Amino acid sequence: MTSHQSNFWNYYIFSKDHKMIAKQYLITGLIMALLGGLMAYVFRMQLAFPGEAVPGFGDVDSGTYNQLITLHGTIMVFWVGMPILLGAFGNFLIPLMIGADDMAFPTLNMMSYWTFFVSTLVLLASFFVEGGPASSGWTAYPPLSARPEYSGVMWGMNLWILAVALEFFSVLMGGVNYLTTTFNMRTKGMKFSRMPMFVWMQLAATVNFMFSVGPLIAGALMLLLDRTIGTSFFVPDKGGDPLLYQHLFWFFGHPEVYVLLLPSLGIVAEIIPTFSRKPLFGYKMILISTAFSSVLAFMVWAHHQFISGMDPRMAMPFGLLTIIISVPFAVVLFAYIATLWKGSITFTTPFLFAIAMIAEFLIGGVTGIINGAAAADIYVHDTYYVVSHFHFTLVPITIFGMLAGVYYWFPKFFGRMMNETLGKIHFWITAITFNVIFIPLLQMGMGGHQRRIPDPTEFEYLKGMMGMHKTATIALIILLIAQAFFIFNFFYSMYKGKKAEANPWKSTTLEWDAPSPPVAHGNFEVIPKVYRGPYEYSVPGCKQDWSPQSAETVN
Ligand SMILES: [Cu+2]
Repeated sequence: MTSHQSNFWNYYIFSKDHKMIAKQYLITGLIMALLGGLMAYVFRMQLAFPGEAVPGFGDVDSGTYNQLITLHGTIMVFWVGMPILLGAFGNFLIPLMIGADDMAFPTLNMMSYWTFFVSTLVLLASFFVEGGPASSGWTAYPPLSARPEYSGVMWGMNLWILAVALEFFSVLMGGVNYLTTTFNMRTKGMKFSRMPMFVWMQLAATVNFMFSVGPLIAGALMLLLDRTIGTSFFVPDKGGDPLLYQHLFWFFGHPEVYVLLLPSLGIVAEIIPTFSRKPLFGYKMILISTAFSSVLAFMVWAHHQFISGMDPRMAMPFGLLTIIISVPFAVVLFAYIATLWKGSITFTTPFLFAIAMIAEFLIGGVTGIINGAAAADIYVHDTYYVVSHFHFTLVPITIFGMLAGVYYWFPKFFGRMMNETLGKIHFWITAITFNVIFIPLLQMGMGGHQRRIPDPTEFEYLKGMMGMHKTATIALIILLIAQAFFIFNFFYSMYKGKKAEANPWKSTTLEWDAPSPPVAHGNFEVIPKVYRGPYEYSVPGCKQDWSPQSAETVN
């Protein structure tokens, strides 16, 4: 082997190997997920037992409360969802799935991770500056975010903007690699029509991100100027327009949901066929639906702003387009359910998480229809109903989708199997407690409980809801403790798990053609040639070719 492999720094730290970079993203993302979860513990304890010190943290005043919810949202979306769903899985799987030996630009790939790493440090540094971290919500709405005197947070907010900018820069660098690699480095026979759904979904997510991020960068820059040199783009008392920021933010913010959703749907699209022993149903239809929803994603943003003070006549077109955009996703979910239909199913841990992703996301989609229809949204706007709705979308997408992917590809990542019993215990506790947290929140929102109230007992009409606050908080604590099963399983299996064969799940995509783990540089022992699509095989019962789509297995 070449000398650069034996060198610790080049192999583990400044690695240009897409698999090592994927692991770096995965570990960083998982650590941030733990941090985001612990923040939820602190503010949920404050909500359930206001006025009492939170064990392990201390008193939570209203400023701290705002900072905690801001950083919880920021971290879970930008430092967990994106690095894991795109950074870890995209990096690891795109080259393997298309039969390439690495990304097109390995050095750029390394720079992408290290830019992300610096962004993480900048975000964490904001906890230690005077005034503490940002406190204006993960959307950073002005005027609160535009003027330090409104929130008492000066450097925390500036560092937040810088950290998010660096993180976006890192995702853009990764995206350049994803697009170039997919277009130019597919192996012989890997036509676009034979590409695994996961790779398509990564592409779609990357394109959605690239097209949506520009206006937000402009908005963030204006926000930074408002804060630092006294411009007033968004400050109303100096003639600025806070609504402008909302438009710039949500033009990005809505497609951003798909930047997370699509990779997660891609993960599920690989897991469901494998464990139901059936081809993915409606490959082309899923692609058409994804393209359709990606275009529509840029035309629905103002459904986040129905009562922001924008022209109320805008509610009609944005509401209508929002209802329309639910159709392509319904098509995709139906395609997945049709894949399951009459399959011979094995309920492994990755499969359970994949199914839970679909089922819970469906609740997110259905509750969203009420938010999408302006007349109904006015009633639940800014309540816990909205909080619950977007957790019913984002937790299945980022957490369940990610866990499904980790359990499924762990043998390929680390060459060993995870423990199934621990996995199932982890799954059931996580899935049940998740619903026990967010169903009460849905109900509280319907009852008119507004968001962003650090102490609900200050309001007479909220006192009757304290029982539900306590239920949700206790469920969250159980959920967090249950993650110990995962963490233990993850690290134990990495060293002591059962050794994995190349294709332990009997799967049909190309990454299973490489050894587990793949060869350090080059992935495959023999570069595979492809002779069919991953979902082109016959139904169960027939003589079945359950091998990757490579040419060696041609009869
Ligand atoms: Cu939206």
